[in-house]
Amino acid sequence: MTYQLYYWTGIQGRGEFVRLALEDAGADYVDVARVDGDDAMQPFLDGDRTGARPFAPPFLVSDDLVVAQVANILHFLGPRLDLVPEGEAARLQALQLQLTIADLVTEIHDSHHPIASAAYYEDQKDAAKRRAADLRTNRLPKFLGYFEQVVDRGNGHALGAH
Ligand SMILES: N[C@@H](CCC(=O)N[C@@H](CS)C(=O)NCC(=O)O)C(=O)O
Repeated sequence: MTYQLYYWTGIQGRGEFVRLALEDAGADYVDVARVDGDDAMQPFLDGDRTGARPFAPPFLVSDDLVVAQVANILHFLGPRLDLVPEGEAARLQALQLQLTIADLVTEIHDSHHPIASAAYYEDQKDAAKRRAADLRTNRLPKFLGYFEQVVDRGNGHALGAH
């Protein structure tokens, strides 16, 4: 089984979360855009391919399945690559943690693009400065404190309670 990962070639971004899982498990996969170019993603994004239409990269193709959203992709890959413990509770907790990481990633992204995602950072620097100050002071400590407590409660492992 060869998985096909689709993600932008020009940025590390969210595709890296999927690459890390695939690499850690030694899975057989192709990083399609790195081979065929970013245009290879367009038929999927335009809805011209069978399977669920992704809103944005990254997405993963596995036989007839098209799976998008980082947390959803990892929820799909985790059991298949033996990266999560058995059982509903552990798998739901892994998904819950990944969704919380996704929230953090969005907040970090938005601190550089507080007005508009499509606008350059240089064009929204003043708002970015205020947003980044709040991120540093309030949001990062709250997220990181949460993750530290989760790992502590699991005796050093995020899913250690299972
Ligand atoms: N929640 C989605 C976010 C996907 C996303 O924002 N992808 C970015 C690249 S990291 C993108 O290409 N966005 C295009 C857009 O939102 O129009 C996920 O976790 O996969």
